[in-house]
Amino acid sequence: MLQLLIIALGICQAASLAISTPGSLDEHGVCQCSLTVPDMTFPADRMEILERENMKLSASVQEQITKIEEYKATLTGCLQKLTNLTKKVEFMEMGGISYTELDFELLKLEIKEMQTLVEQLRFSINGSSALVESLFEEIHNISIMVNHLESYDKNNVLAVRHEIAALRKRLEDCEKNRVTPTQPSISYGTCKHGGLANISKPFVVQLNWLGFSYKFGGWGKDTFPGANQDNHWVAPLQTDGRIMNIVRFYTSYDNLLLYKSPTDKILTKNLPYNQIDYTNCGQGGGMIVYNHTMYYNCYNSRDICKYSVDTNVVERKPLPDASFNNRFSYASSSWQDIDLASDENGLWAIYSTEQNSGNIVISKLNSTSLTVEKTWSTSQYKLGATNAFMVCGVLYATRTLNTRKEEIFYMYDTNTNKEGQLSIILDKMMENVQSLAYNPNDQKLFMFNDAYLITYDLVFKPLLNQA
Ligand SMILES: *[C@@H]1O[C@H](CO)[C@@H](O)[C@H](O)[C@H]1NC(C)=O
Ligand SMILES: *[C@@H]1O[C@H](CO)[C@@H](O)[C@H](O)[C@H]1NC(C)=O
Ligand SMILES: *[C@@H]1O[C@H](CO)[C@@H](O)[C@H](O)[C@H]1NC(C)=O
Ligand SMILES: *[C@@H]1O[C@H](CO)[C@@H](O)[C@H](O)[C@H]1NC(C)=O
Ligand SMILES: *[C@@H]1O[C@H](CO)[C@@H](O)[C@H](O)[C@H]1NC(C)=O
Ligand SMILES: CC(=O)N[C@H]1CO[C@H](CO)[C@@H](O)[C@@H]1O
Ligand SMILES: [Ca+2]
Repeated sequence: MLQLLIIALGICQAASLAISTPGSLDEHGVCQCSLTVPDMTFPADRMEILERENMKLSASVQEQITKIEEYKATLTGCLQKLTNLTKKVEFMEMGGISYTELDFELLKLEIKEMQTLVEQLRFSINGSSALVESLFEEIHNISIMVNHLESYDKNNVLAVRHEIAALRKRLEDCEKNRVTPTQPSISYGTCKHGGLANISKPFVVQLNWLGFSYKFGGWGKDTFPGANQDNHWVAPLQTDGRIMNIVRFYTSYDNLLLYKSPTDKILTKNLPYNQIDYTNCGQGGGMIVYNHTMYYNCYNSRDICKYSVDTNVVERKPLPDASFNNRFSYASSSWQDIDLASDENGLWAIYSTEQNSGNIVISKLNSTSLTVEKTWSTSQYKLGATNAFMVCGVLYATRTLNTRKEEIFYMYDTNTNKEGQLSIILDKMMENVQSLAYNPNDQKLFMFNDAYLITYDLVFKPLLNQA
């Protein structure tokens, strides 16, 4: 008689695997063995991400409708199906149907919708391949997630994967057979534009590797112009929203999506008598990686820390007059008195001082010596903003409009010393923005949004007075 001890492991985290222990004979000569399996319920967190993907896809479907009039009827039906699908998943998430009953028919349906859409695009779009490419990319990203779901339901997901593979193959053929169309001219890393014009819909990359409870933190890529863009880092803070003691690095985007082959950097030191040294830890979600180096506000101080990812050496220097220890953080995240930023022009600190009455102060930093090169005082109260980032020497600050929308509402141009108001609305996936940083290498914003990792594409105005 084989006895199985099934142990539920609570909420299923991403990388759990079944663990079996070697069997043994009991006194009656019966073989005993125990098996620990992960929670058999449906992986709700992954499904949630997929659902958000759905929403994003239905948004892009909407765009197509206006562009391709002749396919309007079909596309509307397609969109309705996707919306219905989303509703179904929502219903299930609310507990309407237990996850174990969830059939992967849903996924199949979803992939089919995309297949139909992309096929139509294939025939109708002759000029702009960017759209097809972006859809292709999104399907690829979804397929990676489905890959991950494979461990939960092999047969069904395998079928979905076949469909995706077929779809991708057709897309590739389609791309090959087409004459190369004009590519949109994007010059990453330059400032040949007239400032921020708009922002894309959010793209949910994944849940941070520590899970839902780790709502605070930061993530991104190396923001040094020309840095290797395969590397990604994720730094959830401890659940108190204050201490950063561990940073995880992935060497590729796919590894990030699959939580695969990470390298962890630990900033705490263990001392005798179970004491822990937090000196080199970070404080708040204002960290940034620039030139193989992580820059952050050092724990319990006004210092800026400079952690070499290659050598693990930490250097530090006080940021003169900077308020710290939660004196002037941001509206929706505590302990982020000092927010580091980088753009096409280099490294910046966004913080506040008593002298400037808690209003935002911007300093350009020397990334080698950590000394302040120049400082600008703004008239925007720091706690009146939810976060800020720099693009081409211009500070942009955000504030909350409601649980679903955030607004880029304030700017300060260090090139002209002028400040101004603007209104660019960002959709949010979750309520609170814990960090927001710009990467000049792909002109994306990276957001830590209540434990989720989100990106946005920035849209710039054309340069004025340019032929
Ligand atoms: C979507 O749902 C509505 C109402 O539940 C239904 O009438 C409609 O037929 C569905 N559409 C598709 C394409 O399944
Ligand atoms: C695509 O371009 C080819 C030639 O460039 C043209 O014959 C064809 O009609 C175009 N298709 C559509 C759907 O516009
Ligand atoms: C800005 O982008 C959003 C989302 O992509 C879009 O809905 C909106 O129409 C855009 N606004 C302008 C002024 O282009
Ligand atoms: C980037 O890193 C290299 C190697 O550590 C260093 O020599 C260089 O000065 C750094 N550049 C900046 C702008 O920090
Ligand atoms: C930054 O500091 C280093 C070391 O003090 C110095 O050599 C370098 O010239 C400085 N860079 C700038 C742009 O001032
Ligand atoms: C929207 C989108 O396509 N997101 C990502 C999909 O995956 C690639 C890398 O494989 C990323 O570069 C995209 O940003
Ligand atoms: Ca920021």
